[in-house]
Amino acid sequence: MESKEFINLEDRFGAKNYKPLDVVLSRGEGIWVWDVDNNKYLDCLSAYSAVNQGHCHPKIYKAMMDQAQKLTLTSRAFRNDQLPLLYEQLCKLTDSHKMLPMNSGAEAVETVIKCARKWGYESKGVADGQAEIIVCNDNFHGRTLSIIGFSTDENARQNFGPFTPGFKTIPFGDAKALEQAIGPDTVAFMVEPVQGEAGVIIPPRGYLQKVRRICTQNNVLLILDEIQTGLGRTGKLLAEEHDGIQADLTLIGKALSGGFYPVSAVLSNEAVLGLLQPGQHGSTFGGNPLACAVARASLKVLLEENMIENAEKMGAYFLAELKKIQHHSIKEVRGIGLMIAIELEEGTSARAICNSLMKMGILCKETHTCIIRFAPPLIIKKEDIDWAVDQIKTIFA
Ligand code: IF1
Repeated sequence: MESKEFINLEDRFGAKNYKPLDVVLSRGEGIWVWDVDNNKYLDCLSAYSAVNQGHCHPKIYKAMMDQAQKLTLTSRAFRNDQLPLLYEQLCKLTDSHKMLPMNSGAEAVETVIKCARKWGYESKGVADGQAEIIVCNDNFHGRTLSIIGFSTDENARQNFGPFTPGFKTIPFGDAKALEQAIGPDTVAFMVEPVQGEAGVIIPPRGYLQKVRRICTQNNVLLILDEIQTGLGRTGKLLAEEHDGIQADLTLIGKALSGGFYPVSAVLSNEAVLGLLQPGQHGSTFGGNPLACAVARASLKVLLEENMIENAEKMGAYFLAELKKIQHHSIKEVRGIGLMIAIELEEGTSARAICNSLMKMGILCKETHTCIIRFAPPLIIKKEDIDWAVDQIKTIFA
């Protein structure tokens, strides 16, 4: 079948909750993907940082196949031989004491909201039903009802109400605003270290350090949503390392499975996760042996193949090269590690540039109307960046 036949089928039978580029992919390997007409593209989105290890990584594939032939799902009514190993590996890697496995990022976010509220009532002594969680303007934490209830993106909220109460929004990057917003019922502050969907918004230097101190001083849990920034994307295992701090609860997902399987996790400690009693939280697939085997292999290759160091080095190089491009429509080029964005002047269509880049063999995605994000797999090499920069220069020329 040709691309247009696949697209017609989508149009006929699919809900229109996305507006994808008209490229129908059928194969991926490393940083490259191919469409059904055998055109080759450099993937500069990495499935929004779920494919940090590169497409179809052979070692993750093997781990998945080996486990899939043995045992895929037991439910948590019984134990399995993969989850304890993931617990140990992930907790040691992130200096966490306890972990709770889930499936999608949004489920991890919903889990952390429940845990923070429970901690508020049982440890902080907040009156029942009064717990408040502070989040930032322009946040993106997922698509479930509670989460979109505290989104500031009208398009994400419109006609989905009524929403879950108990959330307050403050400007991103403003530690003072956090200090002023905290009240006696505040149980947590949840924030992305770098706002991804908002367009790679990097907070002022030292923001997370200030936020960490304010949360500690006010007995408020600091929750970092590292579902997109985590696992090497910003050039560190966790983005919190850039500020040398530790969150009370850290969320990871996406690349935790190298793009093979939905796996997410809440990383924390006994003080918070220890409050959960049997029967108070869970999910059918959470912590299943197949997910855990895939996650263990994904973490292993991320470290063994020095992908995090590569992201730091290649990210700095990619950013420097992009900053050299002179064009009146470029408002700002910004990034941290391999989480990079070109912000265009108002009135310039990022979508049009993404379509032109697609014709040059580069796949990337616009966010909002005038921001293009570049987030290739962390394994990208200098010569591939040079090639990509040449194509991008051609477009702007
Ligand atoms: C889509 C956006 C990115 C996330 C952070 C939680 C989640 C995400 C920081 C929820 C998920 C995905 C969702 C995906 C596209 C992508 C996205 F454009 F939607 F906003 F990355 F920026 N926290 N982000 O980035 O994780 O439940 O999706 O596993 O198409 O909705 P999820």
